[in-house]
Amino acid sequence: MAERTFVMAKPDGVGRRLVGELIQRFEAKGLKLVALKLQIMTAELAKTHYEEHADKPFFGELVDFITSGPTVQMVWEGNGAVDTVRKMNGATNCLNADVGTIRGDLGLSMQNNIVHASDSVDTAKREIALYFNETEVWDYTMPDEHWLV
Ligand code: FUP
Repeated sequence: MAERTFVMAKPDGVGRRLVGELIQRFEAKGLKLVALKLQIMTAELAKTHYEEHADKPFFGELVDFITSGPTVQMVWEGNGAVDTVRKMNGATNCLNADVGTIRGDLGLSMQNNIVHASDSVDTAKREIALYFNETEVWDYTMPDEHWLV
């Protein structure tokens, strides 16, 4: 199976109407959308998602922010999907992100950085399972797949 990564439009991404822009960029790259949903995250889910940051001084603000409005969860599939999406998102702080990346083109903030994506294949498996049942992640063929391997 091709590599999969978990991607989330954060409350600022949804609130600034950038969901279509994110999807457009990942589609144009050649990635395949295999799961999608919208939800306002509970604090419990947010704390589990960001558990590696539980001891950090910004943890409380991060949980408040990520639960402050709707988020869009996605799974994208394709060759090298994990690293590809991280590169497309750009550096965590939008102010340091290269022009041409999502954060570099569309943001000015560290916390409000529009989009999240898994940082490894193992993290992707954990995050996909956190948001989606197996029946919500779809296997299907796109007609252009032979051009994208
Ligand atoms: P990333 O891997 O790019 O999602 O970034 P991290 O896992 O390092 O951080 C998760 C989120 O915490 C970032 F998207 C923004 C926020 N953050 C802060 O608000 N302040 C910090 O000093 C570091 C991260």
